[in-house]
Amino acid sequence: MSPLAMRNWVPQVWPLRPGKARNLTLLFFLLLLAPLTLCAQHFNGDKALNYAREFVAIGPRWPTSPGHLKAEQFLRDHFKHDNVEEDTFTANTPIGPVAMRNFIVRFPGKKDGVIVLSTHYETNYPLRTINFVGANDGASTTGLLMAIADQLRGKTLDGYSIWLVFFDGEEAIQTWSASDSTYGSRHLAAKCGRDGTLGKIKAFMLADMIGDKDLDIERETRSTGWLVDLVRQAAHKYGYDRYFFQTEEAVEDDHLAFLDRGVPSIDVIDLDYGPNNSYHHTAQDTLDKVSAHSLTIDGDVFLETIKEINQR
Ligand code: 1BN
Ligand code: ZN
Repeated sequence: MSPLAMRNWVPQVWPLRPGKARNLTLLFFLLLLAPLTLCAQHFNGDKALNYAREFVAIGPRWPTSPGHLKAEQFLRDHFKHDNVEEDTFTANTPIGPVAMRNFIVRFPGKKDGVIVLSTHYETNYPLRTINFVGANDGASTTGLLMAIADQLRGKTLDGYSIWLVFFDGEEAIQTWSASDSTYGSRHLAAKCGRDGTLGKIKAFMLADMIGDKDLDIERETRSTGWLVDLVRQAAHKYGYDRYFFQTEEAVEDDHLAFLDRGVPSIDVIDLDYGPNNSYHHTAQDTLDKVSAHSLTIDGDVFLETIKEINQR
């Protein structure tokens, strides 16, 4: 072979021409790597579950309890390098004035506007007598938002700013009613109305009780139609259709104060917890009833919905 021919020589994979062989090799590696890249795209539900485990380990965290102070400190410590607002207020409750505190963690975006993703973090006051830890009811979605924060920090987001909001006082102090429940969200919605930030909120999403191993998220009937459709679309993209909106129900929850003020809002909630709902608001609401898989589904769907809202 002449030196010139040597330079242009390409190993032959008989009977293919060199270009085709190269293309096939490339295709082979792409096929090999494709499942890896698909896996890498999933949200880390294990991480969310581990955060929930740490939060549950604090013990019951009903307003006025030592556990509530520890829960506040836990959130404060965890978000100490982030932009956190502690929104403190005194709630008028059936047992008198109660000190409460919402946490708002802000991640700035390039677009003018805000997407709120929220949960409540405290436990039910009347259930203080049964050592209720709210592994699903409060802790699972607190862990979920903490793990979502891990995906958001360290960069300016391409889309709208994201506020992760941890509400206090969602639960009734005595008996659930419009005035004895959702203290934190009613306080924050009123404050945002006064300071003008309410008009910046493009979408408000609430996550409640969706760490449940047996995940079946209701379509909350008052939630905003287009936002429900985007969540449904996001779930479909991941093949999660069976976990979403097979049943529908009206639920009073932390989204209502924002919805009633004209903010597009959704409550992503699973109110079917355990056989005949037997784990809801009972001592059975423990971490063994929560799964990393459900939290992966939640994280995938919320992050995908955020992408869709940004493209809207
Ligand atoms: C969710 C978790 N809720 C309380 N803890 C809200 C709720 C309202 C649940 C009405 C059931 C009925
Ligand atoms: Zn509850």
